Amino acid sequence: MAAEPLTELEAAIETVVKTFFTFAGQEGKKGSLSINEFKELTTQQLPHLLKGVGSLEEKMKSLDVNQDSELKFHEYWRLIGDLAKEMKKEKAAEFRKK
Ligand SMILES: [Ca+2]
Repeated sequence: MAAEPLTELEAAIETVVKTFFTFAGQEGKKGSLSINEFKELTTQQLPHLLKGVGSLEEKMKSLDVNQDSELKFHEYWRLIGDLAKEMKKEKAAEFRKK
């Protein structure tokens, strides 16, 4: 990485990537999330944004495009994208005021 400090947005992106690898590396394949790793990641890191989501198994299935019971980075990225869209909806009015 660059020697200069990352901007807030760059650091946020780095966190998204790092978080994936931290949890994906816990068991099985190092580059994908098993259901256990997915549960750990979501309960530890996304408890507020995933509050109303219901079953994590169902959520994982909906993200697991190729149905291999593992989430690759691009499948995890869809979750981040969906959460960002939800957040945008909630915050849109608030941000427009500023
Ligand atoms: Ca793994």
